[in-house]
Amino acid sequence: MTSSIDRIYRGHDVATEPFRFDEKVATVFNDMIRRSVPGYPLTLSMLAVLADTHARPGTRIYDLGCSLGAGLIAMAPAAKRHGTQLIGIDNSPAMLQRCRAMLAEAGIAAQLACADIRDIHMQRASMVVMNFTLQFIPPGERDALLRNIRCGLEPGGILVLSEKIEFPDPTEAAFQVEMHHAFKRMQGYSELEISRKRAALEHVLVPETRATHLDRLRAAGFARAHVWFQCFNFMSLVAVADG
Ligand code: GEK
Repeated sequence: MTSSIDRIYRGHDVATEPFRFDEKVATVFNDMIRRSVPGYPLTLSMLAVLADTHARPGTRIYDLGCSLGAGLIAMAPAAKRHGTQLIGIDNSPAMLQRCRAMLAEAGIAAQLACADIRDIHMQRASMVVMNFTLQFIPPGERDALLRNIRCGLEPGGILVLSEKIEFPDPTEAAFQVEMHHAFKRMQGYSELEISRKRAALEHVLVPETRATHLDRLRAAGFARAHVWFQCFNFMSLVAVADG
């Protein structure tokens, strides 16, 4: 399946409506996320490593907000090797339809469901992945979701949580955001595209600080959490359920 170049915020007639994961976004998503999230390809490569070290026979790996299935594809060899079932969840029909086609093309067996990740019941998970998905859940609903994930994890199981983050220190915040925008400019996005996308994501993608994430994980019952990746204002951590 082909992926088009993201020109959504380029035209002169772009409406400034809130960002949605619709057909238009699904069509360009592969290009959009790679040119917008510094280090995204690395997070995928490391999902393969984390899956290979944590997948257990007869258990499940959930990818919450699986989009086009890039994470599922990255983890598929490890899942196959360890006899672990892959499950992908996304509430965007446009994303999931393309995800289905991508997995079929790659010959990967995964169970997919078009559902809200706040409504699903997880069980027997050795690994749960939220690669840049929690940031789209309203902050007041994040605690409950994290507790639900914790309950679905087997002892020793992990949550991989990747997020855009904020910084408590305004000087650091300004630096990290400026570097992110410089990254986007270098990827070919214009100043106008960057500011329009930023406006569209306001109140839709709500970043929090690293400390807020770590506190929430602790409160949800995770024994420990380790940040394994940070690039400017994007971070990924592994939270471990009690072994
Ligand atoms: C990747 N993990 O390529 N329920 C289910 N899905 C949701 C919900 C929800 N409540 N809210 C948002 N989504 C992927 C990238 S993108 C990140 C994840 C980004 C879905 C939404 O439809 C979209 O596909 C995904 O979460 C977020 O590694 O665009 O920055």
